[in-house]
Amino acid sequence: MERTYVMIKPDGVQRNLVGEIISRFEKKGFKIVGLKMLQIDRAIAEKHYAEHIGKPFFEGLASYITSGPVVAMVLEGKDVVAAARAMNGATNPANAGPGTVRGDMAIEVGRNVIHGSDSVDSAKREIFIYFTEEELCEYKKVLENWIYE
Ligand code: DAT
Ligand code: MG
Repeated sequence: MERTYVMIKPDGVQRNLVGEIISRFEKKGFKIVGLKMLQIDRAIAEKHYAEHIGKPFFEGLASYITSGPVVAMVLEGKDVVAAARAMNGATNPANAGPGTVRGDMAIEVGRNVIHGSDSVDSAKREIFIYFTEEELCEYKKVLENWIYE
C-alpha cells in the first residue's frame, strides 16, 4: 500500500475547511495513518519547498505557509499519491475542475488550500519532514474488504 503526504494549508484551517477536506479522503476509502496540527516555521518551509527556493513566488509562498497552523496528514491506500493529487485538483484553482478541493474551495494559486505529494519519492521525503515513524499508525480497518476486492 502506498502512502502520501497531504496538508491543509493555513487558509483551509482559517476558512473552516478541515472537516470537509478530511471527510473527502475518508469517504474515498483512504486510511488516515498520521494526523497533526502544527505551525510551520521558515526552516520547515524551506525544506518542504526546497525545489521552489529562488523562484519569484517563493517568498509569498513561504510567508503564506507559515502564516498560521496547518493540518498535516499521511494517507494510505492503493495509488493514493496520484489519487490525492487528482482529488486536490490543479495547482492553480482557476484550472482545477469541479469536484476537486481546489476547484470547489479556492480561487487563486497563492491560496490554494491544500498540498499533496507529487510522487512516491516526494511522499517519502515529505512524510518524514512532518512525522516520525512512531507517529504513524499501522492498523486494520474492518471495512477494508468493502473498499478493496
Ligand atoms: P503543487 O502544490 O500543486 O504541487 P507546486 O509544487 O508546483 O504545486 O508549487 C507549490 C506551491 O507553490 C503551489 O501549491 C502554489 C505555489 N505556486 C506554484 N506555482 C506558483 C506560481 N506560478 N505563482 C504563485 N504561486 C505558485
Ligand atoms: Mg508540489
